[in-house]
Amino acid sequence: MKKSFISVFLFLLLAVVILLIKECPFVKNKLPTATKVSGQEGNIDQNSSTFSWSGNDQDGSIAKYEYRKDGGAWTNPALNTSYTWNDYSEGSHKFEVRAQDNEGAYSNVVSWSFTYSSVVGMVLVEGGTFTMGDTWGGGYQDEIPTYKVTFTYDFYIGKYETTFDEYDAFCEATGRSKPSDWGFGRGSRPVIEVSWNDAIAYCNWLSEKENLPKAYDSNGYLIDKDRMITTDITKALGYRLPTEAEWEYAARGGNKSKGYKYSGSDNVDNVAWYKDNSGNKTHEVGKKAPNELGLYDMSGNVFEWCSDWYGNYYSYAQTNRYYSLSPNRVYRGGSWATRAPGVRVADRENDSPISTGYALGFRIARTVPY
Ligand SMILES: [Ca+2]
Ligand SMILES: [Ca+2]
Ligand SMILES: [Ca+2]
Repeated sequence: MKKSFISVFLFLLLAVVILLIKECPFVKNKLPTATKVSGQEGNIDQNSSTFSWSGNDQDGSIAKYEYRKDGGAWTNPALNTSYTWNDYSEGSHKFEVRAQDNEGAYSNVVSWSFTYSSVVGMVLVEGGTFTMGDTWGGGYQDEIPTYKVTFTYDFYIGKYETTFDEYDAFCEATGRSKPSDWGFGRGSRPVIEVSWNDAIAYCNWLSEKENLPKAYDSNGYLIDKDRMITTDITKALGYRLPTEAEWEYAARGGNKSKGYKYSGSDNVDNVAWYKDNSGNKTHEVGKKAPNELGLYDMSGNVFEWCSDWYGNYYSYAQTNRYYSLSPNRVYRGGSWATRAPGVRVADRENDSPISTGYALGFRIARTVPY
């Protein structure tokens, strides 16, 4: 009886000792760690990116680092701590790195996410589906009913509103008179006092300069590469204004949307120059926080002309929406002169294509060819 009690006790003691040894911090292998050092993220227009990292193993050494691109196979069993990736396509990409220690254990994974656009100054917006209109409630009558819009194509959109510097260069090159700045200043402030017709003339001039087919004919109709009138936005390959649907999709952050009411935030002051904070003038582009896609001033600063006409919303789903039956063109996003409800991403305005205003400018867009 006494003997068996002692053997059970010894057995338990042995089990506790083994457990203690296994859990002992001096015996258990510590996992290595990987840390980001540098590398671009977000929207980039460089066709090559270098990522660098460091690693540490408290109780041993790093045996190798491995990386992978876009979720592919882990590769590179080596000790180098940087990599230059230069064969990525346009669109979203992910670069990941992990370390392995001398015991064969892996570290955490560090990752860089970026979206590459080959057009300098423009952000690539990947196609997708979203719900257009006042999805929050409390908006204006022309923002409902909401409906689904699908884009079967990708497009580029200006990171910033078109500036006076850019537009004045067009005026100098073509002998047009420069629009008034109302004393707010020119330079990198958004251009104002431009009609829809002026805005598309600028777009056609840019296309000509870059040997792209023009997107508009002399009457303002959208045209394809063979100069045939079209309402199929995927066929217009030159510089143009964004369609109203493209504008709202981009303002909402495209496929990276976090569902904000203003472009990039639910706090209007973070992202927009509007009536309450503008000091009653335009501001240099890009001074407020960008939205999910890296676009600036989609809410506020200046209203932005869109390519298509203003029309009622209907509840049925649409693909590559381009509205072409109305006397007025759309403009979007509110301005320095607008109160907060007017800089919501769902807000809509419209005017004749020959109208101009001290709070009305534009930004450019381009279809990515299939
Ligand atoms: Ca270790
Ligand atoms: Ca704006
Ligand atoms: Ca409105």
